[in-house]
Amino acid sequence: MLEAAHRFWLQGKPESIKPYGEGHINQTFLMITDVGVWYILQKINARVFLDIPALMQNIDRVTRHLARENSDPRRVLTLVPTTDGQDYCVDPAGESWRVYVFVRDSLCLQAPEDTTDFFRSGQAFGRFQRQLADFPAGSLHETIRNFHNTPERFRQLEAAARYDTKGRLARVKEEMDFALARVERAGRLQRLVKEGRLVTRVTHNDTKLNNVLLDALTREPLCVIDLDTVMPGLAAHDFGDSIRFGASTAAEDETDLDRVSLSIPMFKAYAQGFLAECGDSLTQDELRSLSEGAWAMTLECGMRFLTDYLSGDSYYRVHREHHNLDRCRTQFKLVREMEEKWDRMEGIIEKLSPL
Ligand code: ADP
Ligand code: GN1
Ligand code: MG
Repeated sequence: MLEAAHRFWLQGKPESIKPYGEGHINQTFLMITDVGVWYILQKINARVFLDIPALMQNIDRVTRHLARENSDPRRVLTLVPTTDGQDYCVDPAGESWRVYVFVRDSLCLQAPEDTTDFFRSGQAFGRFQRQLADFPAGSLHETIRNFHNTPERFRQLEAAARYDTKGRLARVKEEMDFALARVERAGRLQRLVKEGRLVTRVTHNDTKLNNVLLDALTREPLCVIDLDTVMPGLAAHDFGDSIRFGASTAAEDETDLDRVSLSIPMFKAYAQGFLAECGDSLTQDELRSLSEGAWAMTLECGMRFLTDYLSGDSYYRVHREHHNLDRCRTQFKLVREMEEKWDRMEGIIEKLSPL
């Protein structure tokens, strides 16, 4: 790790490197140099990202585009080059590493403390989408194929259940039935794309609250991070993934499902922030698809956790034996909540829609 760190153009020499953050995919470290400058050092997950040069090219292009609109370095994620001018390096073991400027005096929340925090997260992701509206979406690489293709995620779940490599299928019958009962509806957004009613744009595709940094003092939105999955996608997916994580009343891996529900005030706050920033640029069909996006992203995420559970926890980092199953269960509980609170969700979007 230290060897990789030395390959970057740093102010000072790396003095301490410690694991940092709560992401499920990459290995992230806080690196502090002997002159007191902070960096994020990351080992990119090569099992998840099969074409790292393409992924880094996307990030380089997108961050440069955003930097043209924001001169403040705390407002755009900034890659630190290697001493030979590359944006990442490969160590002797074949692992890929990159370094970002650390956004100082920022907050990365695992749950919103109040509706204002979540409103601001909505502003950050809405602004991100607006600022990339003139970026040619088709020129970005697809870093994970079929990432938010929900019907394809069903096929992956069914395959994992068929192989049942860990002998876990017997204990997830209820969860399998829950997912399979929703196959038809889960294809709705993809059908609208096929019919030409929904457009693809440059989207983030992983809009969890902990992928946005707020100013530690003012709590204003600063910077959207974790750009590995920026690629063409649907506005509904970006809206929806934020809701499934931040509008839940409990953590993603809560084991007491009585504590998990959908907070309507949080839903409303996020929608307000998001639509205030990018609502004008969305079509009527896109606005109407936002609640569906929340439902679909939550179901899809639950199915992805279940698939990983059945396949032996090889995708998401886990910290206990049935961690992925616990995560799946919170998502399915939220799906049920959304089905029950559907009219209220739709009513909020309708009221806030600029059209
Ligand atoms: P993962 O793909 O594993 O989620 P992230 O890129 O989201 O990785 O990084 C993990 C965590 O590291 C974030 O949730 C955040 O706490 C922190 N982080 C990442 N980049 C920065 C940055 N530039 N400045 C400050 N903190 C950061
Ligand atoms: C992963 O990387 P992280 O922790 O921000 C995952 C998302 C899931 C999320 C569930 C590349 O996000 O798609 O929704 O976990 N990222 C990838 O918490 O698969
Ligand atoms: Mg992350």
